[in-house]
Amino acid sequence: MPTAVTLSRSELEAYWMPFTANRQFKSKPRLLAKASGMHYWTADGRQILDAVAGLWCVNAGHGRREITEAVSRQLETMDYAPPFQMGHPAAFELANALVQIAPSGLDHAFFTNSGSESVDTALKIALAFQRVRGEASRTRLIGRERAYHGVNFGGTSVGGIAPNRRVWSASLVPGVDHLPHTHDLAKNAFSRGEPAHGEHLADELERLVALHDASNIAAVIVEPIAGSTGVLIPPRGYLKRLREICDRHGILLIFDEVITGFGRTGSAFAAQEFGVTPDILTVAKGLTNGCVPMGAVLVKKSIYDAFMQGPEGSVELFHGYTYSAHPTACAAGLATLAIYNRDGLLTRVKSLARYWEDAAHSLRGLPHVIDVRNYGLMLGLELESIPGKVGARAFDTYAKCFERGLLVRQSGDILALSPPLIIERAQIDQIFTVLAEVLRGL
Ligand code: PXG
Repeated sequence: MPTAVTLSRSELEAYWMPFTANRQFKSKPRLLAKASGMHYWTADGRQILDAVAGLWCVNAGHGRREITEAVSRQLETMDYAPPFQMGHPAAFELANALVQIAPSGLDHAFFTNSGSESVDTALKIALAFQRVRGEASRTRLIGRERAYHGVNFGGTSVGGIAPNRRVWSASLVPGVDHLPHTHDLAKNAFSRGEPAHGEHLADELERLVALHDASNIAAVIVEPIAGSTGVLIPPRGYLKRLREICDRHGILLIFDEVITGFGRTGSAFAAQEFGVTPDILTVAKGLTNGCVPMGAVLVKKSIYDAFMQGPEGSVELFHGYTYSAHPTACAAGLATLAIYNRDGLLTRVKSLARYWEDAAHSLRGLPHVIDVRNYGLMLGLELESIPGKVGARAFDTYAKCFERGLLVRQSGDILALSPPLIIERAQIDQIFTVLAEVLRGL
């Protein structure tokens, strides 16, 4: 149990907290001090069941000793190695381990430090690829409404969450269009797994092709399951149709699997789960079990090979980060993938998904619940908004869950759940018991 830690109002001041209501938080802070397995402990010693894997990242549960030891060993052996014109064994080992579990054909990995960097890297690779293969006019990028692709300029531009874009609207990357989102409560509320309606929404890509001409379009990026906006499951057939349209027009398909990667859906990646292989796939979060910041971009051989031309000594891609393939992150990544493989965590969700689904849908009929949707170990629980106060009801639910020892995630009036993949059935029961009590008491 951690010793109680309290911070005064003035000690809370200097830290400008990300995506946080700073003044509200600082008047009533929620401080975490310790984590192990399925739980956090607050600074005042309360145990909290983690129903969001930190922030969709601690897939193997908190405090895994093998990762701690691997990181510590790496720090003692070699703290840092420059990644440009230099390498270290763990970087190559991790790339190999990653492509082993990746959808077949995605066999090269470029390392970054976050999901945002993975997305911007993927977009830059897509544009550069079109150029090296002689299609330099393909410069347009297509994202989707309600998408979250991180917060860098590229990701913000293809992203579709209005508050994340509003302030920077005039400064975003030019030449970007958005497909419509697939959320349709009127037709699909309370769907179990993939909703039945909405495959045709992929055809909106044909409309953009007709408008701009395929010769001007480089890539389409989507989250197979949109996470951050509140867990939007792809309508049946939608992703396959998107793939077909991209193929027809020579457009690259990018899957942003920062949330759906590493076993969340019941397969290693959502691409495998839904049987649709993108040309480029972005990951982060679960790659190191959230221990050390790291992301990666996986690309098809044909994309990598297209760059491997020109004089032998020339740099093929003018892109990379000081901390690309950081030795500590690589050590964490290797230890994490070893746990996933050894403990069967990349497919464990298959044996839990039905139980999770039934437990989740038991919330149907409770006050204010207008949708329950699920896939793998993901849940979107949508509440009816209080008129003029969008988000207030879900925030209230989130805060009350936290008081009762349950950590969930709130986005607008949607609660998102995505527990570590090591969760036991009794803990699933606990999650939905607490949620039901809180909803009844709102
Ligand atoms: N792509 C996707 C699909 C994500 O979910 C990112 C990119 C960016 O990753 P980084 O590591 O740069 O944060 C994410 C991140 C939420 C929430 O409320 C989700 C994320 C970030 C912040 C909040 O669900 N996902």
